[in-house]
Amino acid sequence: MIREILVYPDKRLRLKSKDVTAFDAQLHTLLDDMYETMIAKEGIGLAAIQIGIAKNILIINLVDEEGMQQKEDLIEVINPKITHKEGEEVYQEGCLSVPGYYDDVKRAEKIKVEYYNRFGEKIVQELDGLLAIAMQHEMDHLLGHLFIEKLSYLKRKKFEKEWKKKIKVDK
Ligand code: QAP
Ligand code: CO
Repeated sequence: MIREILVYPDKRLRLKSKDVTAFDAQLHTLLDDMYETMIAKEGIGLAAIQIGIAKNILIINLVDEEGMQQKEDLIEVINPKITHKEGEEVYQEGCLSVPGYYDDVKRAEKIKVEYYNRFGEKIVQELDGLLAIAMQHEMDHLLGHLFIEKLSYLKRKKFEKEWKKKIKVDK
């Protein structure tokens, strides 16, 4: 089922998500709905809070070398923790909850993460490249943060100005 995506400045996007405690059929349905919603909205990553569910769940599905978004590359991430970060990298990010706005964000270049898959199996990985960026972006959602909060003061002002204009046009 395709769910509705919360859009900035919806206050629910600022909630701190809680750990998943049951790796059951309800969790699997939620993960399936998140995937369907992300694909329908042409995203490469989605956190559960973006569909109003304050649980520590995110999915990432990057495109491959041929530009194809293959379901076998989908990663489902539950209760993630970053145990190590190194380096710095700037990437122009976007977000399904901030549609139409993209800006440069600085994040760690490499990370070590620990999380659980949908079956409750523990996964430990070292990530770099776009996957590391996507993981950090999605994990920020679990803490109630959006990428626009990481912009410089001037860029944030530019965003707020563009967003006000956009809300008027959309109405
Ligand atoms: C997070 O972002 C991300 O503005 C996922 O109109 C960001 O899927 C991962 C999207 C940067 C890695 C690098 C944004 C779709 C999708 C829009 C997304 C839009 C339609 C964003
Ligand atoms: Co996002």
